[in-house]
Amino acid sequence: MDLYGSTTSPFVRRTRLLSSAYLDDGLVFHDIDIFDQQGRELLSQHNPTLKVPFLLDGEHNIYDSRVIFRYLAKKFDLNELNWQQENQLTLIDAASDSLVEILLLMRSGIDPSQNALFFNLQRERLGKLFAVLEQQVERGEYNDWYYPAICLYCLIDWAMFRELVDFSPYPSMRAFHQQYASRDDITRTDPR
Ligand SMILES: N[C@@H](CCC(=O)N[C@@H](CS)C(=O)NCC(=O)O)C(=O)O
Repeated sequence: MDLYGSTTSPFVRRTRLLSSAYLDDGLVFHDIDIFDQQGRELLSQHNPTLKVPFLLDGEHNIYDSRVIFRYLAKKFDLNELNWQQENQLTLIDAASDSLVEILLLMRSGIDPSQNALFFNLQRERLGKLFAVLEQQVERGEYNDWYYPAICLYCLIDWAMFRELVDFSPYPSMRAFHQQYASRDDITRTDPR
């Protein structure tokens, strides 16, 4: 099984961490540059959304990290996510998507702190999402190192790495991050 993606993407790293924790490192990771010609050709060939990650397994070509998780869970008989966990993942994905868009706009020379509808909506969304995620972490909802916790870790660590979120108002998320920071697979997949 071959996983294609970038080392920096939080969506890619979650699948790599799942692989190290639950699949006996059964995925071969291919680091691609999604902005160079070769990377874009691969993307165009295998994932029409032009995003990473995507997974190749025999005749299967699976894209979107959430669907890749479902595919791997079925193939390796991992626990399915319950509805609460699905909702957690929706929150984590919404925050990750919003921050990825903001980063791309910043790289396009656009100031995300401006008072404009798109940015105001993202700020409101991110404020809400991080407040709810903080409460969930505080309640112990991410105590098991399974897919939702892995995805949350990838979001927090990536947002710190890109300096996109001030985590000072979120002590539970900081403690959660600290708790796992020295795991071997986490240091091995650190994008810094
Ligand atoms: N819903 C997708 C999101 C993937 C995603 O946004 N990947 C980013 C990298 S972090 C990407 O490829 N962005 C390229 C672009 O937006 O053009 C998933 O879960 O796999």
